[in-house]
Amino acid sequence: MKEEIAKIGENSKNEINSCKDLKQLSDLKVKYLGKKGELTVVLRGMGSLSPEERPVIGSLVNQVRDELNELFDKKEKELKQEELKKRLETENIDVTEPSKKIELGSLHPITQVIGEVEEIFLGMGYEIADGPEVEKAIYNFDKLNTPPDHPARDVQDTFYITDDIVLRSQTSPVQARVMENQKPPIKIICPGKVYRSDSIDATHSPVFHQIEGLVVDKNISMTDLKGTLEMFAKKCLGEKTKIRFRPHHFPFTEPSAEADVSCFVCGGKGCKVCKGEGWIELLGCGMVHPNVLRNCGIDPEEYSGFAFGFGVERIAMAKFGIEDMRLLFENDVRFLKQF
Ligand code: 2U9
Repeated sequence: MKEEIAKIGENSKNEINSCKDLKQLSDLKVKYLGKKGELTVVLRGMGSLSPEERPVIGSLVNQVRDELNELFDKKEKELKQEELKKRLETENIDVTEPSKKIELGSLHPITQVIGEVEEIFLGMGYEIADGPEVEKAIYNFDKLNTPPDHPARDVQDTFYITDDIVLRSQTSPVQARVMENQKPPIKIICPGKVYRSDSIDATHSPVFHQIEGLVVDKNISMTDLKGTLEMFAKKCLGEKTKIRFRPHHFPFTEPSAEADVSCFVCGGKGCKVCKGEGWIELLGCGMVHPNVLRNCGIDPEEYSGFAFGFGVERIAMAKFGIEDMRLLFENDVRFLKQF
């Protein structure tokens, strides 16, 4: 058996020495030291030896195995070194070549405006709420005091999924859901996509973005609405911005108003952006209609609230001087790069 072990040792050493690559080396390791390897088989056959022979043969096998392991490691290092050398010689990498330029994207103007408005209202203690774009008609209309015969509910104006499921035409249903689930005080803004059955032109799109806000608490009055929106206008469009309110009508607010801001391009003198008016229409607003509060489980005798809403595209167009809304949806990077 001693001779057999010595022969295995000698053969394997020769084979390792003449080994040419890592794959061959790893096969050799399996051949001699693997589970069914030649040396392992000898070790397994030791059961048939006499008790005197066993420790002698055992230590011989261990000695050869240690030698082989050492030799395998040494050869592996050598072969790896050789392969690296070969690669460096054959692969010519010009490290002075400029690397591929990674194009940096930018935030879409709509995303920028939504982000700015969110920051302003978060700073005033508001929370941001969202909800489904495919909405029950009852939340989109009925609870918001918009009865079945209202023109906004016409198939000409709203996309219907079924008779009572629509693509939301405003983000107000999110607020109705919050009112149902949360006790006042409520201070939220709801940014998101809304859908209306409009033809596409320079100022209309069947999909656009809105931000609506809602405050409900005890003793909320029109002065809270005016102060909040004035503060918002100044923070969003510049501290010199003035705001004015004109009476209006919305089914979900009473009284209702529209608010204009002094033109942030010409300061009120009249220019192309404000079409010579000196004022730009900013948003719609009003005190939440008692019916809406009641429909959403809030007692209008105990609580009152104000709400407002505006289209993000209109603000982005005025802010960035964009004349055609379609540019915002075409996603041409040459256009988007400018903002
Ligand atoms: C609840 C109650 C009342 C949200 C409001 C407006 C006025 C408004 C339009 C501006 C242009 C939408 O983007 S637009 O087409 N919105 O004028 N929105 S008050 O009133 C609410 C909201 C939720 C529960």
